[in-house]
Amino acid sequence: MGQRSTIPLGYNRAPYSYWTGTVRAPTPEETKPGEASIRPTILVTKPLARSSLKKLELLFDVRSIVNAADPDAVMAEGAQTIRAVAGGKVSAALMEKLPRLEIIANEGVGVDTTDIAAAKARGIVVTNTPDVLNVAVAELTVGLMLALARTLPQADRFVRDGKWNDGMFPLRSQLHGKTVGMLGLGRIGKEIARRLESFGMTVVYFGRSEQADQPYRYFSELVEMAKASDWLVVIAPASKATDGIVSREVIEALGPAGRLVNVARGSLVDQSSLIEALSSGRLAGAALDVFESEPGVPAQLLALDNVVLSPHMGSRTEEAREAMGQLVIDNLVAHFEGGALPSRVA
Ligand code: 8YV
Repeated sequence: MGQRSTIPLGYNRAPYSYWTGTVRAPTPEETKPGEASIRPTILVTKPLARSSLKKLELLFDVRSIVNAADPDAVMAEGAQTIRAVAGGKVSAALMEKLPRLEIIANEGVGVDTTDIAAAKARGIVVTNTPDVLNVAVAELTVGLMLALARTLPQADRFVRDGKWNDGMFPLRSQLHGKTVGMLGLGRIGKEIARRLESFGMTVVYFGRSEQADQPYRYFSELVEMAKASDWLVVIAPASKATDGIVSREVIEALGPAGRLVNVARGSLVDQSSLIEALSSGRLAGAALDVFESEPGVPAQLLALDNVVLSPHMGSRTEEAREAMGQLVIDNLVAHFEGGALPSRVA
């Protein structure tokens, strides 16, 4: 259990050409005796980029529960052979069903949908896909902020509904000159901060600890930072420590002119306090890409005009998803070839 195979599978050797993306299976002449039969079985648990899936299918014996009519049947059939999961969302119960599981290659930087403690207890390796999605998430964040500040969804509707003939669209506010408090200044947070700086915003941040090499002011108290900020951008990992961290008190501190952006996880924000504050004018607005129980979005949020909503799409660009899929493959290949894992988290 959890034991790593170091049998050289030849993934990096022609004819696999795995690196160039022109992967093909070896012909019998190209296959060394015994090699063809050792393609590990992997289970795909989340929709992956088509190009990644194609490569996986040439490198591995792929089972998938994505859109499967009967996921349990897929699991039952592969239970004794599945050695890896590509995708994520692996509960302890799912691990139980896979006695030969060695590695979970999570597609996504956040590994909160997988039971890391259960994986560790079983000696199952967990990897993620950091960095390659930073730009995509940062661009969406800026887009959401502009959409909220200038009420772009409403402006679009205004034109479509022919209201422009009756008068001009109301004046809105700009980002320039405002202070943005970053809840989290990790890899993605820094990409967001850099972009917002170029908009003329003052960036400040709250996190576990001060980062001496960062030019921004650090707050050790989130409430204090919220008081000093016009915008609060939430981009920290979901964990026990960050659960509900954007509390009623933090929302109140942001105040009636304040705006909240969440591109991290719904669990970080006290959603009912947020809805109350938005409904009563104690918070000016919110732009939300993530929610408490996705894809469920409370009707009260849907009814509010001072929110911009998006369907957890921070990393949903062609470029990011292709790179994320590639990193999933890189981790799996490294694991089965006995090489160094590019991005191991557990
Ligand atoms: C994905 C994410 O949307 O990387 C993350 O943590 O939230 C996003 O990239 C998520 O993994 C769901 O597929």
